[in-house]
Amino acid sequence: MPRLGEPRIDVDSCESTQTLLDTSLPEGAVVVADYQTAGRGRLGRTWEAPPGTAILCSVLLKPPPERVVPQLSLVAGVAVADAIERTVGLSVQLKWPNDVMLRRRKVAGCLAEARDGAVVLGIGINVNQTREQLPDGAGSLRTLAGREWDREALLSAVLEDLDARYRAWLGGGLDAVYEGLGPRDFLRGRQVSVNGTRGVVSKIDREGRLEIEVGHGELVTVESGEVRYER
Ligand code: BT5
Repeated sequence: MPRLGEPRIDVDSCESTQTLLDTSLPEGAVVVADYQTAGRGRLGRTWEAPPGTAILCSVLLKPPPERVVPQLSLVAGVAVADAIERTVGLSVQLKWPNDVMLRRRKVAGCLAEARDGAVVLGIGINVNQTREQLPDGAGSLRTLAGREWDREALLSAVLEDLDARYRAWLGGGLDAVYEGLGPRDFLRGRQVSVNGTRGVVSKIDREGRLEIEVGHGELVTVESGEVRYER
């Protein structure tokens, strides 16, 4: 497999980088946009960033068909956390299933979508937005770490870390990247409600599911869903 990040397609503007990768391209192909007019989140939500402020990219992956696609959002989260920590020097948490958190604010989101037997892995990182340019609850590296950052250098770090973490995951599953995930678990110990299940998060398990203690030591495992948590 070639290094992730090659070939690279750069565009000034597009609807969403998620739709620009033809699955006939080689694994590792990446598209990078300066601006998206219809950036996508999960569950029909949008992802918004003014031109020239954020990292907006999608990577084409071709894991074996039996692999669990949503785990790739977590693998990407680990890589983004590694890269931000290396660059900025602040510790980063991961909020299941796909949010990257810095100082309790969402600074990045990952989106793994299966398409034609491949996976398009989208990553959006808020880098140089000002507070006024961010939605409620969000932060950027600029608002949280006090200065502007070089987007190109951070993107290189993300692709390098993603390359290493993805190869590890291909070889050994989520277990092989778990040391980058478990200790960064933002929800652990928090009171949450997910799909009607309420309780205290015990952990992200080694399959990438959220394990919740619902009382008297009874554990419920959630595969996907929207988490509400108490601050
Ligand atoms: C995600 O969705 O967190 C996945 C976001 C993936 C975005 C990338 S950008 C490159 C690639 N191309 C795309 O079209 N998408 C991917 P979700 O968990 O649904 O979070 C969406 C929610 O985050 C929104 O409803 C807002 O509340 C919030 N949000 C929107 N824009 C944001 C931003 N720039 N930063 C932080 N939160 C944002």
